[in-house]
Amino acid sequence: MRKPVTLITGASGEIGHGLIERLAAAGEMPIITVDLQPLPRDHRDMVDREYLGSILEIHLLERILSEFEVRTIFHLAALLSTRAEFTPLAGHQVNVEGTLKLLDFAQSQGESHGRPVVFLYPSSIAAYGLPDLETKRAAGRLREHEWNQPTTMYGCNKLYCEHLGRYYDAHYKQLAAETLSGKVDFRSIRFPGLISADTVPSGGTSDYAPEMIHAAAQGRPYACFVRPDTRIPFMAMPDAVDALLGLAAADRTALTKPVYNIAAFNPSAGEIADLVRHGFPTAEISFAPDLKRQAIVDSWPEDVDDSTARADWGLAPRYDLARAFSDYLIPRIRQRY
Ligand code: AKB
Repeated sequence: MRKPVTLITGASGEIGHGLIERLAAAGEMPIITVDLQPLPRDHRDMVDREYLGSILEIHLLERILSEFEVRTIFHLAALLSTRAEFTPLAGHQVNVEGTLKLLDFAQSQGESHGRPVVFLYPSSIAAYGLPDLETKRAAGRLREHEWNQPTTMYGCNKLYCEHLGRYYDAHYKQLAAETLSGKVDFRSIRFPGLISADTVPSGGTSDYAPEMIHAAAQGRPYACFVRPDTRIPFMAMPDAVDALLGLAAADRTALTKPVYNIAAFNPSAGEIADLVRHGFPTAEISFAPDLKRQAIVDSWPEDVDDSTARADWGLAPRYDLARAFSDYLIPRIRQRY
């Protein structure tokens, strides 16, 4: 008999960090992980098996298939928007080919153990693409189907993989004699920029917010790469992990769409700087916009409408902007450094 488990790819990354802790504390199902980077020691102790390798290695996935009965997949592995823009083919390989391999793996798992594999896919506000600032300001809070014209390789990858997930879930091999769809229960969240007190992201374009806070806490000056009036949605990491777990636990019959916006607060970069200066009065923050990265952030919405996530599966972030800083980020980051 194969052991039932939850699989996390990209487990050493930012979301993986918080997710492993929460899943291990809940203790409902053993965890197995895949990542190129080893897990920190305390996280390694929380998982049943750690595979070091790439999701593109078919033999690795075959080994997992032969040893474990995977019930739920959190597919977190990705190359973020700035990094994928420097190496678009590598971005496509990891973000699209990797996801396709994982979806196919989930299909094989579902076929072999007979129940749908719940597949959690973190998409992103990068799946949106607004043509200019005037349109962005006029558009305000976007619904999931609006402005799906991403300008980045990462955004294109995310949007396409949302469709691949929907295909595996509802239409897989639709011309086959027997029905093969329904083995992958695909559920996706379009994440805003995430801010964690425990980790600093790398390779993203929303990174200016976490970088600003962590630099201030370490007494390092920070030159923000976007204008002070730049506005996109953000969320505190514990709420992002809660959202993933909430969507994973939701009753499938309550879900009216495969992909959900989620939001918590949407400060401008200048407002973030003010809050950081309030928490760390000696912070040295300046603004030195990088016009190309700025253009990417300007193509992302200033806010998203998450009413369907709230109605369908009870999304309810704990942290608004003020609480995120006063109750989570500032005290915890201060303690960390
Ligand atoms: C990035 O900046 O690439 C990510 C994202 C918004 O998905 N943080």
